[in-house]
Amino acid sequence: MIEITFKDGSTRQYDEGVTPEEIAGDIASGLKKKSVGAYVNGELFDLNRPIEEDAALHLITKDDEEALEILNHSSAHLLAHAIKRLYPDARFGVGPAIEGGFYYDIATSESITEEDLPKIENEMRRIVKEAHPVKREVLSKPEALERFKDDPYKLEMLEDFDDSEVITVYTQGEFEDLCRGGHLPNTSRIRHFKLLSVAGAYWRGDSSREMLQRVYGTSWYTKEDLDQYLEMLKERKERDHRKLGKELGIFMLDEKAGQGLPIWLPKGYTVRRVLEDYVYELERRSGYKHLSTPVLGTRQLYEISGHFKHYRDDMFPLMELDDEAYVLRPMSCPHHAIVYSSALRSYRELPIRYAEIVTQHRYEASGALSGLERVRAMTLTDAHIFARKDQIKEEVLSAYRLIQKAIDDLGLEIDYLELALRDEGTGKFHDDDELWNEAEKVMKELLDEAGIEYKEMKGEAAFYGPKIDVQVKTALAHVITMSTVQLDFLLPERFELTYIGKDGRKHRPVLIHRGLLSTWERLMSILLEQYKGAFPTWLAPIQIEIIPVSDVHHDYARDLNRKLIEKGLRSEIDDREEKLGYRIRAAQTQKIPYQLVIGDQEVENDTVTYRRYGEKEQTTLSVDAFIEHIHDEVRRKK
Ligand code: TSB
Ligand code: ZN
Repeated sequence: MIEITFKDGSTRQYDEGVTPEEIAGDIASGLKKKSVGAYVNGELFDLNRPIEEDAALHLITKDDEEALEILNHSSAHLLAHAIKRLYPDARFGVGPAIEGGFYYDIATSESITEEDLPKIENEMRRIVKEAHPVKREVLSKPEALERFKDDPYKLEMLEDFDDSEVITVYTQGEFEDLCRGGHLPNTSRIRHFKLLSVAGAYWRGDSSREMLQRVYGTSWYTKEDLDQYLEMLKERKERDHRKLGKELGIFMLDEKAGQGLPIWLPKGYTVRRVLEDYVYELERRSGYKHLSTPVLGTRQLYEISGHFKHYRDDMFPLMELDDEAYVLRPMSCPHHAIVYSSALRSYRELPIRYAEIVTQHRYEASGALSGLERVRAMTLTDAHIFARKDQIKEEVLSAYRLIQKAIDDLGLEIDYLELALRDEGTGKFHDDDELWNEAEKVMKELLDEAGIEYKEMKGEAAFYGPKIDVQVKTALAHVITMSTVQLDFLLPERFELTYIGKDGRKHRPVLIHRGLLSTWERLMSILLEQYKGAFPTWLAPIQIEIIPVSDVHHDYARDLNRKLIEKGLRSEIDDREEKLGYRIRAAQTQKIPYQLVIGDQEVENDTVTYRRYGEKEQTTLSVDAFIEHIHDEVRRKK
């Protein structure tokens, strides 16, 4: 007999070799159905794995967090099982559970496309119906090497094991796979699943190795959960900024123009110009001075700054001329440091805040590029603040407050802050320990003193210092780095920046880097997702669409359009020879905030009747009242 201790401290006696599933059934038959796995003395156990000694038992039920992982992991095996039947020469890489589902990497002589997915799903359903028990088997490394001697992928994976390590193999029906587990005890317990897509994936994530085919799927315990998840994926697709950006004429990418080098189309550029005005004005009021510096810098400039040593992988290659060498700048800090050092500075002048909307280039890996979210040519709402040490806390905090305001004005939400620190010994960071310790300490102190919460992230700092990265969450629960405030003691050293202190002697200023609203590229990707393309009126590329009902209303409509444009509004007229309904729908698909249909009534009474995007209700106003109404809305940014 063995003694099983439960979570609540109670105990029961069982025969040796009892399984968690039997124990669950012994407690309550409902519990047996709900259980999907167990922790036995803290180790993850399959429900049907015998317990051989006294143990603390904790059953995992469908409601627990790990439950989905177990299900999706088993679903990955189910997928591989089906693939093996349909593609007998298939070999398998890895097949883990991931957030929201699972995948399996597959090597076959035939290529698998999305059209094949229903066929594979059907085979999976057949295996579910066949109700194969899932059995775990323990092998030594030599046994495993023998068992999988014909499978080069498995052999390579086995190399990672120590000779003494225990290796487990799972078998269901005729299919077996090397796997750590845990798994559901029977294929019949997988019910509500769907295969989603196929992609290429390098073996071991190494681009010099062969490309395998990765099939993605998702699996849930109830049909409702599955449907809800699929609905969410659909919604995500609808909101994908690449799709919206194309439909709304915001930006384009073209292979001939270059990867990660987006082109802003008229509507996108209009939004960008509005944002630019907004940022200039906000900074002007907050004591920033604007300047403009070139996209090219000498090699020397970036050698002094340390970018050449620590940041070269992220830079485009050197351009060598007769006796000069230039780089496309990845950042503007060195230029701003030069401006600072071009004059004698006194303690009374500090802080000096230089802001610039900076176009810069970074050599991002092609696999990392994604629409506007991660690009190679970008324009950053940048600033560099040169301050005395006694001003650090105040300057970092007020930069952060400005970020908060800007994010709020855009209708976005801060999710959390990351305090990015260095990781010693990686070579990614400058190596003056004293400067690092001081900078990291000040950053922690100022956040703690202000009662601002943050997560520490080791290894994510800039090479020149720690940074506060502001993570923003969009309406789709997509979290991404937007704004940043960075404390830098290094560049002032390297550029030998000084100011004359009260004591008449030279002192070193500090440099605070600040990114306000990320780059226009990333910001646009976030805004598109947040608003699903329906920009608030102050940002909308076209604010008003005027639609005359018929020819007799054209003159009035054109006069009105001219007047609205005169008043600084972005108005457009659709007097194409198309049916009224067609033109109304066109304005709707462009998500234009105000739609003005002009008919007899409007012409007669000198009024407009508008409908807001997404609303049914119509409102009639005098032309002047309408103009005031929109101006007010633009001012309030709502
Ligand atoms: C803030 N020198 C500082 C600057 O003074 C700097 O460049 N910091 S950064 O490297 O963190 O970049 C600033 C911001 O640019 C990031 O917070 C991020 O929002 C945005 N960004 C960085 N790389 C990309 C990219 N490849 N595509 C789009 N936006 C990017
Ligand atoms: Zn900078």
